[in-house]
Amino acid sequence: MKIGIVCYPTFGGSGVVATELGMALAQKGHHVHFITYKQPVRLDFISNDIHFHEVFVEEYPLFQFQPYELALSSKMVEVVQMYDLEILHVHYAIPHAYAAYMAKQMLKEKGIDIKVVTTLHGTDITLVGSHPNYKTAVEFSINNSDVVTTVSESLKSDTLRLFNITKEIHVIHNFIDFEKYPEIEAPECQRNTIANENERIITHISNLRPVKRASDVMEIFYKIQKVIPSKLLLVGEGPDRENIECQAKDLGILDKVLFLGNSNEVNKLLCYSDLFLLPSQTESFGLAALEAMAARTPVISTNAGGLPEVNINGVTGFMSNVGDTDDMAKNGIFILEDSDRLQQFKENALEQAKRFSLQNVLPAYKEVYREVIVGCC
Ligand code: GMT
Repeated sequence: MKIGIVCYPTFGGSGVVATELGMALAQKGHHVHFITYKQPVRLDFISNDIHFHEVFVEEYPLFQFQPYELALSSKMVEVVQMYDLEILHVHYAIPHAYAAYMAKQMLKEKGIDIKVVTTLHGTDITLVGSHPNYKTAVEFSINNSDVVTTVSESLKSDTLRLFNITKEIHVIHNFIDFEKYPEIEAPECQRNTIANENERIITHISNLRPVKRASDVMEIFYKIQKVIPSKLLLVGEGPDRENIECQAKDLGILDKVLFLGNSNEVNKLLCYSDLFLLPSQTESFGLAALEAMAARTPVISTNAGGLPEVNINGVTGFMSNVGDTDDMAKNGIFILEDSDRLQQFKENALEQAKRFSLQNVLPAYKEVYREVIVGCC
């Protein structure tokens, strides 16, 4: 198949899923064309089946805002024609599904029937997409896609609740490529470079936006480290970084927190981890939790959105209500205080993550592509 993938090329989950999907498809011999404003950060695989097309927006004094959707839909039309693409798979509705609709109409004028698959990821529905400023256009572009998928049952329900949707929605969960996860005893995973022998290592990975409640991460860690000697690895950059750095200083724990910045090797960083914290306000799926579990790390999360589809309470970690940092810290201590118990939670986390392996999930996307091309179901 010849597939164009449109995504955000940055460290957010939707870009990661889109890039991993594209690389996996190319490995299976499909022709994949990434169309976006920058090379996706997770694109670490070179092959003659992977192409990248940059969407460039010229500066012009009249524009207060650069018309990215226009440039994107023009680029989609150009690439579809040049490489005879069969499908445009757009990740994150705003503005990608809208731009794809425009491209589809322009191509129709030229006698080309390009199929548009839209994957909804989370905040494009729950936080941003349903805002009155965008709702009409988002609803229109979802209903005018050929196929719509969401990354969890929870996001499907949110989409149906928040919009007037006339299309069937397929749920295809996020996935993990286990080949990218080092063995437990990998030589590069030297815990003693980060923590002392008696210390546990706790991790949080996110883009540090308010929805991630990074200050809850700091509070939970503060409460845990009073009982269990530990270090906190913070991976990612975002608007709350400065605040939580000050919070760590005020709490007197700055020397126990390592701010590691953005990384496209989270699989490797997670090999150090004993516990993962994800106290998000909302999370359509929680790819970061799944990545942690794939690296044998139990998860302390909220019970918001799609997290219960990933984290099994009392088995792979624990879930608490949003903001209940006492409960989250108590559960974290329960897991960390007993080495045998910790080991059991680690094994359970890995077992659960295996349900979301690339091998299990990729066929669902291929089936959607096949159906949309042959025009059945
Ligand atoms: O909002 C974000 O955290 C980034 C966003 C994205 O699309 O880049 O993440 C969403 O998509 C991920 C991949 O499908 C999901 O795993 C995240 O749960 C989801 N984030 C939220 O719903 C907050």
